[in-house]
Amino acid sequence: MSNPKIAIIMGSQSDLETMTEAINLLKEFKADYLLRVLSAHRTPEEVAEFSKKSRKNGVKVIIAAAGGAAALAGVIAAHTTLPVIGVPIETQSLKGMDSLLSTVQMPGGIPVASMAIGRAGAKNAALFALEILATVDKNIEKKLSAYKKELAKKVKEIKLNC
Ligand code: RP5
Repeated sequence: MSNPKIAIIMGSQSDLETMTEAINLLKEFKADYLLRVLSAHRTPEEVAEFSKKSRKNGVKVIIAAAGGAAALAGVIAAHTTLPVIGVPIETQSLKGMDSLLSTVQMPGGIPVASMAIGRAGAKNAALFALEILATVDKNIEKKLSAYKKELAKKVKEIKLNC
């Protein structure tokens, strides 16, 4: 069995609906990924252990999704030198601004690549992870290139009747 190069970590099972965007994208690209629920606040030791072992386990990029006081991506980044991509989950109370600021406002020295709030962010996290892998993988690069051409084609095909 191959070791997945992309890890998707969610702070709660309630984040899964949003992260389906990332999962579907990775499935479309036939990329191997692993999925875990680990919480920076509820299971901090497991987050640290997972992060520390990731590189040795063959992971190349970690996507971390959390909402509210979203410490997950930052805590993972504190324990590894792998690139960490944060997905701020939309929240009811503050519409995800809380998640966004918690994810993006990292102190100097511990970078997290924060995506947009919610579903677009989840999708882009998957694409960004693939783009990182594509720096050394021609096959993924070809698929990304085809994906972008298809996006452009759809826009060019739009006909407005007004
Ligand atoms: C965060 O708290 C999770 O990532 C989730 O977005 C949010 C709420 O979690 P639940 O109370 O739904 O488990 O840690």
